[in-house]
Amino acid sequence: MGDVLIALGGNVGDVRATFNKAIAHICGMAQAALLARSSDYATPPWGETQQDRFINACIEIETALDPHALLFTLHRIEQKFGRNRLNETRWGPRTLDLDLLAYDDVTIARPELTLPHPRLFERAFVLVPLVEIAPDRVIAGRKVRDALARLSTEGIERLPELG
Ligand code: A4P
Ligand code: MG
Repeated sequence: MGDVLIALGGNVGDVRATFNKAIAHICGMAQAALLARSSDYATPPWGETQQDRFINACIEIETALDPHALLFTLHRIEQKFGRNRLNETRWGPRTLDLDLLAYDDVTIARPELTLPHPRLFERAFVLVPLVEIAPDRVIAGRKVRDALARLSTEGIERLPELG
């Protein structure tokens, strides 16, 4: 079984509802158990700043799928929730983005799958939710909480639980 950290993001539609449904699909389709789920956070758009704010969250799962099979499954779930890569720009608006942050201590350096995620440590919108569920996890030799301490968290807001 692999212990996996996944980042969720989106800024189109009812993103928080999409997250909850997507997490249920991940557990069903990836033969996975949900070990932890962060709060949802509202985050200023990164990369392409002229767009609506994002919602971001992170989960930890245990899965029987290998990393490539898991990524394939995550792409299918993105599509199910309206994501169409042909219509979108890099770092632009999307209904649901599922990024694999880390899979055990596996390292892979291929264009279709790089592990750990290469841009993880640049992104407070990933590290803020990740610190909530895995502060002491060491990824690529760095502890998650130490990596976050180097970034600005300005504008990131933890959202209250949905009633
Ligand atoms: N790929 C390689 N490694 C991985 C991995 N570890 N996990 C490949 C997931 N995918 C991986 O991904 C592009 C390709 O990367 C895929 O074909 C996959 O096989 P994508 O999801 O289609 O492209 P992308 O998401 O536009 O690119 P990227 O660089 O992942 O950007 P982001 O950051 O995910 O872009 N601002 C805030 N505040 N919050 C956000 O969530 N998201 C984006 C979207 C921009 N700004 C944001 C946010
Ligand atoms: Mg992505």
